[in-house]
Amino acid sequence: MTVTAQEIREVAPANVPEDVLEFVTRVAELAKPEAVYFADGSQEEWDRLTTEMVESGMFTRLNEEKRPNSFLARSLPSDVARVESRTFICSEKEEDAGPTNHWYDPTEMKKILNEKFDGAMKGRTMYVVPFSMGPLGGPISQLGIELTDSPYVVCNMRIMTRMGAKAMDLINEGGEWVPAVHSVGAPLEPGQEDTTWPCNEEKYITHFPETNEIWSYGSGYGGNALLGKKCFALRIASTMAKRDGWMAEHMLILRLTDEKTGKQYHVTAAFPSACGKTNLAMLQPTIPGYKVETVGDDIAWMRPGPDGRLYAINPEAGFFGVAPGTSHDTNPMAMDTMDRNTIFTNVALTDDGDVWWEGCDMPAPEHLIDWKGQDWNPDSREKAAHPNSRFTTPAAQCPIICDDWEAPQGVPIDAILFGGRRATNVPLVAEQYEPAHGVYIGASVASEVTAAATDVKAGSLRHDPFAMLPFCGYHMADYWAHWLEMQDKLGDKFPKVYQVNWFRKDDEGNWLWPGYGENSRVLDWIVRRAAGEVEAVEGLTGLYPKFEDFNIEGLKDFDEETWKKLYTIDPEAWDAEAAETEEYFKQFGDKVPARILEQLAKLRERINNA
Ligand code: GTP
Ligand code: SPV
Ligand code: MN
Repeated sequence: MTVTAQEIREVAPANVPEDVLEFVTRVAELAKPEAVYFADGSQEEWDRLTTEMVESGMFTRLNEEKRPNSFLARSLPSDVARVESRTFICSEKEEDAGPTNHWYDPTEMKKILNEKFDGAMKGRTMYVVPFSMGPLGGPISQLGIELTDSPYVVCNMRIMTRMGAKAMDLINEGGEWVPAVHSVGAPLEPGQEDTTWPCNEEKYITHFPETNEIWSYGSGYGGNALLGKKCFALRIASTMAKRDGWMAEHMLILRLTDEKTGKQYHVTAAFPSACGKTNLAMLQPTIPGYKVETVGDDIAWMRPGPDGRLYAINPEAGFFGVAPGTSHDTNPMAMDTMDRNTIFTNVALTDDGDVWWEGCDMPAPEHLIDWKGQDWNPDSREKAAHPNSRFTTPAAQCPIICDDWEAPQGVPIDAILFGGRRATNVPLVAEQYEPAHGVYIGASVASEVTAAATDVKAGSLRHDPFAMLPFCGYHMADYWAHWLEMQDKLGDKFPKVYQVNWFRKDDEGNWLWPGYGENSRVLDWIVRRAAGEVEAVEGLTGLYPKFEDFNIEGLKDFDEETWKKLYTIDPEAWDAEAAETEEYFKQFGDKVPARILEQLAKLRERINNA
């Protein structure tokens, strides 16, 4: 039983334009769903879909009193994170994807996809999900339509994007839109019973940057399946941004207010996956006199404004955040945000119908159902929640969401931070020497691998330039050149770049820096630098704070001794690091901008003089 073109027209709301109908019909003829449903984004629709998923076993409804309108989903153990080895950039020329992406010939990939999608949605409903990345109708915002056979995806997209009838209205009014097709790749034969997490062992997460298309097959996990997020807002958008003179970045956006003067600063920060963006975005300053408000926690789209400054919007409407490690101590604002209307994926379930994960406030209860659906007790060897378990929650619920988080023009950016997990070498904070050095800092980001992708070895150090390694839709060295171009265009209005590292450890493996709310001390130094209040010392990797300028008031067990450990810069280790970076750059051949190589030479010079 496959839906017909006639039936699609009959169920389509009046605001669906002809080109969308053609797209829907074409994909339906290929994937052969049983029915087509146009999502309107309403509460009634959410209630119906979540109830259906509870009935099918895909969702567990959480305790209504403790966590209203919230649900738990458990994925298959093979579908818990992004799969970088199955993520493809299908540009006409291999050179345009660059050595850090998996390239595939677009015609060949279309052939594969035509086979994979043939009948892929049999026995399922194909949902038509119109959405806007960025505020509806905003000048920086963009529209898309995701076709998916997963109701889990529909409900997540309703939280993560402005999804529904209003987005379709804008498309109907002639707005351009990005077509995105998603299937879990698990067709149902007549009478065949569904599983609670349908997916396919074989996955294809594919992007066609020249035609702005996205096709994703085989996975139900966030970054692989919520196509507005990494696929559109970073991989496709980064190629659009290069073409049209703007920037799509893996960055949080926050507003810092100096309460004494009332002056506002806006900061963006790029850290690799699971390295602290959500936490910094919702920071509760431990030093008095500052207020932080959240604009975004994962993606920033930035454009030069009429005054020549760089303005950023958060294209998303929700947070898809890492659960483990999130507590009232570390990130109280995230905890308050997710107290209702939230979808949890792969966390543990308590006996009273609430959620639990490692590093939350509560000690491990006597009994849990773990993320695999098994009984768990504190003696169990395995983790109760998957290390990459996540919450999907509306940004509007964040108690410190910035008044201007939906400002269509964005907020003007004062400083850009780059960081990663570095147990050694990298000091707490360093300022760029000059703009090209800022780009070098971004290009040389390396970080210990986390659980956010399934197929890279956790713990090992890997390069992740600009925290964009898995998300840049084109040649990484061309992306660096684009950054230099944007800097040239904006001149001294382009924000200064800072390298930060919250993750340095001592010889015993203890954190040297307490992190979280204490990171406000680093922000304090950065804005006092911007205000010209403090000087800096010339260091090997950048400009460092003077110890006496750095606010450590009230910081427990922290003295100049610890500071010195955070700023131990071993020239030999840096010599090795420079050599390693040079080796890494080689794969990009002569595309590496000369100015970046010049920065490497300057670093070498500083090492030799140290
Ligand atoms: P993605 O959503 O994957 O892009 O990740 P993210 O960059 O938003 O990471 P997130 O803020 O969720 O942090 C991931 C993990 O790092 C959590 O377990 C946090 O508790 C931990 N973390 C965040 N900030 C700090 C910090 O300042 N210090 C330490 N030690 N850990 C931190
Ligand atoms: C990341 O991995 O950087 C995430 C989660 O933010 S995902 O949306 O899956 O990419
Ligand atoms: Mn991310």
